[in-house]
Amino acid sequence: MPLVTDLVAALAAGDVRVVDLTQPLSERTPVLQLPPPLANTPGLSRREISRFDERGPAWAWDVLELGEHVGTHFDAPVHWITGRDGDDVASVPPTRLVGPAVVIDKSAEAAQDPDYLLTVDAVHAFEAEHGDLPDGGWVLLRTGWDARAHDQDAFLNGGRTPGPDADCARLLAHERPIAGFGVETVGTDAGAAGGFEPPFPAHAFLLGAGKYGVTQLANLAELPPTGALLIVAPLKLVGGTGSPARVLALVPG
Ligand code: 23J
Ligand code: MN
Repeated sequence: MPLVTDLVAALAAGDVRVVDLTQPLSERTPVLQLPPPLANTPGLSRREISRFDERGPAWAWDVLELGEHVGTHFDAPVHWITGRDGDDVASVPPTRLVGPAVVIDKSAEAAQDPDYLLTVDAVHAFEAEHGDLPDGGWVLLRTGWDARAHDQDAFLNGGRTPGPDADCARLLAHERPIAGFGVETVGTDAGAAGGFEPPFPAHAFLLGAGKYGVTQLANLAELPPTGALLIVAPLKLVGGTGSPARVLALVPG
């Protein structure tokens, strides 16, 4: 049978599962807090257009306000000064948004140390055990941070959150053929990364290399270290620097 027909059958039989890696998006979704004098993004707010009333007797609908970088979301290259000549969200080729995912599980380390930094050595150790990082694929850093996402204070943790160190970000951006890097935390960078050299190295190196970020992921514990297929679906926002996204994974069994 054709491959996609086989996949449809496997999904129906439960031999392939769909795992939703997206956090719920609401007025309570935690948002990044940068220190003054830097400007911050608003979270989600909604205004009613109608609610089965004189403004619209049979229909309900709302207007949204939210930052591009709120909740589970996609970072496009143009978000960062290093990638300013790169793709905006609408220009990202859709084939780049579907690819293999590997999950580097540092949840035990991050539980012990909220400032845990993913290192080049840790990536090398993952590769020694699980093989090369996939061409056109995604590296997902599991930290257990998704369990905190219902609570802004627990999630931001006073700016103490895990992420890659600068050498690791450089490696992923420039020495591996991946399409992007995903995390459970509020941004692809560690909470302390504003003080790294360069500042915010995951943003600076990955977006500067034309690669992508996804943040605030959920349910990475349901993915195997290798063998999942990731689907990242941001809005096709013309000129967008990022977008809230639905992120799904197809996993065996
Ligand atoms: C702007 C400045 C710093 C950071 C970020 C945005 C993000 O995390 C983001 O959502 O892109 S760390
Ligand atoms: Mn972002």
